[in-house]
Amino acid sequence: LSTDSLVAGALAGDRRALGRLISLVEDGGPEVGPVMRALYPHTGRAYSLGITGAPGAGKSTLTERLVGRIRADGHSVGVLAVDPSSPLSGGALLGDRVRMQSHATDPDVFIRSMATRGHLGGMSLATPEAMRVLDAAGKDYIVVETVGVGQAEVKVTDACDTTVVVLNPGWGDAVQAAKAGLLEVADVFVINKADRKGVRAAERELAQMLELSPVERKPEIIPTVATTGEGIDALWAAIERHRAAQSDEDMALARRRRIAAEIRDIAIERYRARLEERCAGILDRLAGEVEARELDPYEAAAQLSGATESHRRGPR
Ligand SMILES: Nc1nc2c(ncn2[C@@H]2O[C@H](COP(=O)(O)OP(=O)(O)OP(=O)(O)O)[C@@H](O)[C@H]2O)c(=O)[nH]1
Ligand SMILES: [Mg+2]
Repeated sequence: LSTDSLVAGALAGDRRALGRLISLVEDGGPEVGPVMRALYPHTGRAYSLGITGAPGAGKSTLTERLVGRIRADGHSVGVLAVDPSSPLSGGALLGDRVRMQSHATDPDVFIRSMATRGHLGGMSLATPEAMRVLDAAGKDYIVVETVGVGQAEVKVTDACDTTVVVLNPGWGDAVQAAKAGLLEVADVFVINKADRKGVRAAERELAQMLELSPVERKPEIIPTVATTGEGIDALWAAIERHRAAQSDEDMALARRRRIAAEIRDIAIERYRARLEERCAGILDRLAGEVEARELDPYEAAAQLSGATESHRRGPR
């Protein structure tokens, strides 16, 4: 199937075409550029929600509940369960699919797991691209679930309009979240598994961590029990409040900041690809010269950049 007909299919809401386009984005091949060009004019309508937190915090269960909430309002939704750390991992991803099966037959819900396959830019590039596919396909909401453990993951979450950080009762989670850089990106905090002891302790710890962090905003803290749905309406209300609290200019500014980061990532990725593809031989020679003390690494790097530039044959 040609990319043109895939794009046409996705724009018409065809699920198979949607799935194929997201696979294409995961692979990060040369078709991604033309596909994004074709889709881009149709994007910019969807509202995106990031759900992040430690492994097993209840992100998928919460996501499934939020999807139910969004559907109850009659909106369509696309879900991306992103696993940034494990390329082609099976178990956890399959688990996500199974858990969200209550929406499996709903034509207005599209659920997809994502892993880095070939995309050199990694998940932090592949995810916004996949979000754009769903946006162009007319999804009102896009929910991105990702494990919040490292820089790349935090970046993925930060690419959403509202970011929900999921903690669990007891002590320790907030410290971990702070270490992972999640406090800075949180717009709303959830203390999920509130059927367990230690909700107050988690709240206190979180308040302490927030006080120590440079964060100015005071995100709301919502206790939930994702397994029963308790607190989901309160969480949804907090998400809507965060959405409403942003002026159009704030939102545009935030989106522009993220687009700038994305453009920079694309440019870096292309530069890296050019380096790999076209300068492998030169790199080898330069390494030999540096090893023989004929050049120093900085001089060699300057020569390599020069070679990359002169090998340029226009955009890929
Ligand atoms: N007691 C209790 N268990 C919960 C709650 N929410 C989720 N769980 C359970 O916690 C386990 C993990 O839930 P998931 O929703 O898969 O968590 P996750 O954060 O998506 O996990 P990963 O994607 O693997 O990082 C499951 O066994 C859920 O049934 C809750 O509110 N209370
Ligand atoms: Mg999950």
